[in-house]
Amino acid sequence: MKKNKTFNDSNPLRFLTSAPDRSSLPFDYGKEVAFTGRSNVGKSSVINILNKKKIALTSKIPGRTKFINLFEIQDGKRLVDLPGYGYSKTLENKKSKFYWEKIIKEYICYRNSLKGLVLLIDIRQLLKDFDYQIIKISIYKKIPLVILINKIDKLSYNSSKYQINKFYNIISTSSIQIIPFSSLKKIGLNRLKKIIEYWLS
Ligand SMILES: Nc1nc2c(ncn2[C@@H]2O[C@H](COP(=O)(O)OP(=O)(O)O)[C@@H](O)[C@H]2O)c(=O)[nH]1
Ligand SMILES: [Mg+2]
Repeated sequence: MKKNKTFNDSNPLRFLTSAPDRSSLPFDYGKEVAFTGRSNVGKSSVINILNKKKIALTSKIPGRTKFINLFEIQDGKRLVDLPGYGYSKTLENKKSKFYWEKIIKEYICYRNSLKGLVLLIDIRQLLKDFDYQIIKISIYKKIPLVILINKIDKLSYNSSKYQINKFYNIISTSSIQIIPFSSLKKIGLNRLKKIIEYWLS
């Protein structure tokens, strides 16, 4: 059997650094694949299962990973855990909502090494305003995008099929791949790995 080249046990991810904003990121060389989505949608969990060992910080409390976290696979090949967005009940949170949205937009628009974007959506939720913004920016900037419809294990087979079809109807651009996904049940994982390997190659 052919061994998976990018992700395998002898080649674990290495935590590189946490950056509060774009200006604090490491030198912009090589290739990066970034994970984005609302707080608690499962970004860090996906990075963890790509690595087999827990490396990205996962949390039950929404809005915890307020940094751009970078992990290195090989020299010049990185995975990026972007800060989550959403959750803006109080005025203070509303202010920080715009702050984090700006950080994410700037990263997506100006990071040269960004070669592909993984947008996570919770299967039980509809697309929110900032999800649409990310889709639009990635199309405009010609950054390859894959959408993970995550946590499909949370719904019955029929309900998840219904929800997934809804997403397919809304996102009718053929250039965007949609993958029904579950970190818990490892559904969609091989498809995602192949796409990321292609982007980083
Ligand atoms: N049932 C289920 N729970 C998940 C899945 N992915 C993540 N979670 C849970 O969702 C919560 C938030 O996950 P996390 O990866 O920290 O989300 P992040 O804020 O986007 O990084 C954690 O309690 C995870 O265990 C999944 O595919 N299925
Ligand atoms: Mg996280």
